[in-house]
Amino acid sequence: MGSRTPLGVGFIGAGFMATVHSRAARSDGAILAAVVTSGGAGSARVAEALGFERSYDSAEQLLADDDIQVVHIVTPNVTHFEFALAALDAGKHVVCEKPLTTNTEDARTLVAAAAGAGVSATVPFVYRFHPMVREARARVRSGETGALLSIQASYLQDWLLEPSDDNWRVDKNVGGPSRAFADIGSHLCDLLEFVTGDHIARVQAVTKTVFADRAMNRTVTTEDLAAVLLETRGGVVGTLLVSQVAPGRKNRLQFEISGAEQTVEFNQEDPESLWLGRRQGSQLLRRDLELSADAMRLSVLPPGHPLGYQDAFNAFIADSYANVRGEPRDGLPTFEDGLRAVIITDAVLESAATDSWVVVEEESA
Ligand code: SOE
Repeated sequence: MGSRTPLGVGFIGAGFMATVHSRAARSDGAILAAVVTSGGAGSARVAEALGFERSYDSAEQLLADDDIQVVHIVTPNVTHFEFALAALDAGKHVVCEKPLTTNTEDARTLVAAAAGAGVSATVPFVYRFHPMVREARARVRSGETGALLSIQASYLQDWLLEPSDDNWRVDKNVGGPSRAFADIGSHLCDLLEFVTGDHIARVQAVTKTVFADRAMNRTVTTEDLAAVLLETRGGVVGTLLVSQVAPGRKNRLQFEISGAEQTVEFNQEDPESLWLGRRQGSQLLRRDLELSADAMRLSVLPPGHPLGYQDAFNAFIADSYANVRGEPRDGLPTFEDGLRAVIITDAVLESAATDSWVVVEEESA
């Protein structure tokens, strides 16, 4: 494929994430070729609203479109598997929302199918694309923080705080067996493993469903919050709190990684800085001109011109498309990372169900 031939992209699904994906695709110069959603006339409406050239009545039609090289899957969780597999079978490159699947067996099948098809297959763990996350990673990996000792991390939202708040994710038949953890805890674990290079080895979890039913009278079959005690392979101990019922917290992903020399703290609602805690001389490091090469690569605006969520998303899509073009970039989250998140989520659910420590298995290559 020519180095900057615009890629043709097709979307399966609509909603908030389709809007975010479409902005990112456009910002990388892709041609928004076609979209299909679940409801008949809905496809045409979404095509018009998001600026797609055409819409289809079925995913099969979209996958048969030769102008489409990359398929974005932004549908409810339980459908990711069938759409991703069909897209891979059609020889398309795939960007699939997380959780990649709602069980590990399906995720393994997708990882194998992507490898077999020899295409790019990525999952939007987009918080990896904040320059200051790359800076945290560079510092932790360089040994500047010292031997790692502990992790304190949380991901808190409040959009499901009231029983009148509802969403397809509350129903396990649509969202899968885990909600809060699969939806946002997965981001948190991905980020911690990405920054430290260490893997979560075992977890002890408690999950809680605050409301037994919500606005649309569904039986709520997924957790509103999860508290997790963890230990990594490297012997680091940590705690995670994941909640979608934390008043005032909108999208607060925060981690604090402490080594023997330094603590590194990041908060995605204030993504232009890192707090570097020291016994003496703690420092708030703002995004500036002297950062690691990896952080500088993603600093697409000069310091003082704040970068945020959509910028991180755009960077993820830009790197996914570069991968499609055969130009791999460091730190791109792939289906393997999607599988890893599903494995951790399963371990959290099993731990909560059995009230015991559960080992998080490593996937053999
Ligand atoms: C809703 O919880 C949501 O949109 C997640 O699905 C995204 O992954 C996260 O980035 C923001 O919150």
